Amino acid sequence: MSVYQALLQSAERQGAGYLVLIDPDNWTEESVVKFVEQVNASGADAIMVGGSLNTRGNWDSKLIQIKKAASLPVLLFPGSLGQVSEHADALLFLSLISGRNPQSLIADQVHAAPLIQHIGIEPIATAYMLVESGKPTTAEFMSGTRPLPRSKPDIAVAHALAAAYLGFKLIYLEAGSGAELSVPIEMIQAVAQSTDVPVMVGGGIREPEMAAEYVSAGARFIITGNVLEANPDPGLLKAFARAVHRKN
Ligand code: 1GP
Repeated sequence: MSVYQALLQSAERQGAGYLVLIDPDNWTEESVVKFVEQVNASGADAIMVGGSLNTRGNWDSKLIQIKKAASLPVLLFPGSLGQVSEHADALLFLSLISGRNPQSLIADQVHAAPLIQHIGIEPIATAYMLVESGKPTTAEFMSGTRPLPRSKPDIAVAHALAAAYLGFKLIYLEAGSGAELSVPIEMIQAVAQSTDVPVMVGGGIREPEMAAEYVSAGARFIITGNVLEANPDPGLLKAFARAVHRKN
């Protein structure tokens, strides 16, 4: 079974799936292994690995440590071409469809595709949609794109429909890492009702209660990053997993 299908099944069984994002830049090799062990034991569905920058230069060695320690699937969430690697189970093959920058819509993907084929990692076509979230985010700045206006769910729906008709397998509504304001509930509802393509939501989710509300609104996967990097508390990890897994 593909990683994609396994994730969908797990989300279906439990109400939704919980994905924990690790930005290797924010961890040492020792601390990241300890954190992965906590994530393994938390009830989370998968680990995502990615970041906007790579300031330490030891990306692959940290990824190898993460993969070795993980008992859950490891999904790459590449912030750049250099983050494509064989040391993971699957890769979110992202196209930044909220933007109008050809580099992040198709050019980076053309560069990455032969490498993905060569290393044999599973690509999961993901329509990546940045949503306005208060202050400008790193993802916004680095991609040179404008996010979707947060008060315009109809514009988000139009993008989601285009993503569905183009055959994307996931839609990722992204407020941006550390976002001041996370994705508006109304937008999640509108997008989830408009299409069967599973919706992932991330960026600025700091409380398990908010994760639970997003699942009620129709999110199929919830992603948290910063909140646990700032406070890697096993109790908080478990609380997020419980909040997302409403059927358990
Ligand atoms: C960022 O959606 C993820 O790409 C997670 O965001 O770090 O704000 O949880 P946070």
